[in-house]
Amino acid sequence: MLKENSPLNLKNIPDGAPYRIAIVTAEWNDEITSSLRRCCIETLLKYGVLSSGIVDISVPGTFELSTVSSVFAARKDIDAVICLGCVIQGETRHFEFICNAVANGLTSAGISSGKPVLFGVITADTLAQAKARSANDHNNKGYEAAISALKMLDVLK
Ligand code: DLZ
Repeated sequence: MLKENSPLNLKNIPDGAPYRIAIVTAEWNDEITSSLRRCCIETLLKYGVLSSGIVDISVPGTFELSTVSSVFAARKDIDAVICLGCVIQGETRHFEFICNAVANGLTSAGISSGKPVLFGVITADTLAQAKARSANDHNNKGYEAAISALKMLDVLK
């Protein structure tokens, strides 16, 4: 059971039953991203998405989310794509390259498909921050992305 503490407006969350949603999860920082994925799936099911309406895909790292989300967003049988990843600041410049690339890539995938493409990517300075944003509560980015996907599907229907 998730603890109640969210910056999201949790009133009138749309029913997810009609929709088919792809979840694309980066395997890098798997301890964190598997928690995002679990929470995202639990939330979609809670709000009515059928288990047959969830398409579960893994990619090696957050950088790969852009390409895969754009391919799935273009598919007629997919209504929305939720992207989950975790980038932690290290001593290399990978952090900035990956964060900028994925933010731009997911924005492009959403604009070119006209479908919701959700940014469920943690960009953290430390592992402790990443753990806090993937905990079993309403700050979990997988939870936020699932609720936002349902709201966006309703906006764009
Ligand atoms: C290479 C890399 C690094 C340094 N850090 C992360 C990270 O913190 N989080 C993440 O999801 N992926 C990371 N990657 C891997 C890239 O996303 C990508 O998978 C590789 O550069 C191959 O394209």
